[in-house]
Amino acid sequence: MDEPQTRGAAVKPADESAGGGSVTQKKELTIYLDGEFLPESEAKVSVFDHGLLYGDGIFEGIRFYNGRVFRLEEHLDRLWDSARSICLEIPVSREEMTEALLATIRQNGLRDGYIRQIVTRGVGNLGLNPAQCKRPSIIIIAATIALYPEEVYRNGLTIVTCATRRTNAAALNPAVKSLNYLNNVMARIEANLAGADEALMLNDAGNVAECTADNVFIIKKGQIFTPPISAGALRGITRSVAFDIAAELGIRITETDITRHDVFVADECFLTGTAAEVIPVIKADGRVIGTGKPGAISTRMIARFRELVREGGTPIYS
Ligand code: PXG
Repeated sequence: MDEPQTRGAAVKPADESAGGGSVTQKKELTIYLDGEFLPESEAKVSVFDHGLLYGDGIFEGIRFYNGRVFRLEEHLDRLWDSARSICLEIPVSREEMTEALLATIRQNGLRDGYIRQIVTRGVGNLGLNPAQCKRPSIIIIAATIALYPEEVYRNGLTIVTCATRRTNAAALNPAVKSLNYLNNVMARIEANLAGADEALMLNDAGNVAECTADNVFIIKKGQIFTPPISAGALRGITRSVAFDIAAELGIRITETDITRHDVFVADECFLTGTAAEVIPVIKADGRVIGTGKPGAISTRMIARFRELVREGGTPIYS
């Protein structure tokens, strides 16, 4: 494979992370699919699933650390909210979903990793009407995650503003974590073409919405600012952890409209997301942010986040 031009966190099968430079045999993951545990080579959905045909479905990306699932209840709340918003009835109870999630991690013998939880509209016909779809499908994948290299947390990311605007809430509300991610994928392609690590997405009004899979925060004169959900940001779980940490550290945090100019003249900038965690940004559209090094507040946020993820969470193995 070609050397990737840009960096990023990526989900990968459990044993590819084995160190020592030796070539390891790829072990198949065990996947949860509609109540069954199957080897990944046998975990298949129909070509008539509307999740594939129309991106009609929802998902969550969840992390677990040290044998505990981080902020599971918040992820399940958001999954059920996404489902309600698109009139999709999740065919299991919340308790059954929780047990399926935990059991999938156990089946793969993991203590640290990433869960991709998907609910598709299910099998229908070639028309887009979801009324034809009899039963939603549930897929749960538990894997390890290749993190951004540690040096990125020390040195920061570069971002570029992309021409692709975040979808207007009246067209497709960005608060719904749907399987239709082409808007974000298009933005991500722009970042790749520009040789940047991430793309800054604006809304129709030209204000900052978010990055392709992360929420955006800036710091000016000791205070933190982030766009409100109404600006087109996903209600990120890591975003809410950043609010908790700021409160704990006594740092004022305000939801307000942010322009590109505000990002350029910020003292610091960081992103939050399940995959990226809390990660500093040091350059936007070629402008150096602050000193060009991750600032003091970002660094404290990252350190506290790393403590928090190991402290709490839903136990997997007890
Ligand atoms: N904005 C968008 C558009 C997202 O998709 C976030 C912000 C951050 O939210 P959380 O709740 O994660 O703090 C997301 C999260 C992926 C991937 O594979 C995407 C997300 C999460 C995990 C993996 O690109 N989206």
